[in-house]
Amino acid sequence: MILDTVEYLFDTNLQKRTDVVAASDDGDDQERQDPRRDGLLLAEPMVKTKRPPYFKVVLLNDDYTPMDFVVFVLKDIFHLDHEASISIMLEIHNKGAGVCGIFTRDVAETKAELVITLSRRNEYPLQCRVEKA
Ligand code: TYC
Repeated sequence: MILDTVEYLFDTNLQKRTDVVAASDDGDDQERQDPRRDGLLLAEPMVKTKRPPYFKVVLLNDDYTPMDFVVFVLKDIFHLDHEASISIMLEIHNKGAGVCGIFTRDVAETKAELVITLSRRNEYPLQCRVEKA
């Protein structure tokens, strides 16, 4: 069998070597691109990766923070669009609390700190919690 190119790619995520065989130009590409059919072995992954734990940032309702300010926070800190910001602000207003986003621990804590800093600077009592997702 004549091959144009044989590339060896190292997939760092799975820690396995994947042999990719480029197709020769005489057709039957699919069969030729499957390394198992060429007698090349795929090693089992040596390292299993785990998803990091995720954390919700939850905003709490209060009677004093203006709705516009909460919408501003949702857009500015959580990068939500106008519709999503209005809808989450109203959910918090009506139900007492609402999730603004789910992040890794550091990102969730940084966003929660930003919410509190921005709120206190503007003299609003807005409260924010970080909870395990
Ligand atoms: N309840 C506030 C008001 O009526 C609005 C508000 C919404 C405050 C969400 C905080 O997280 C909050 N002005």
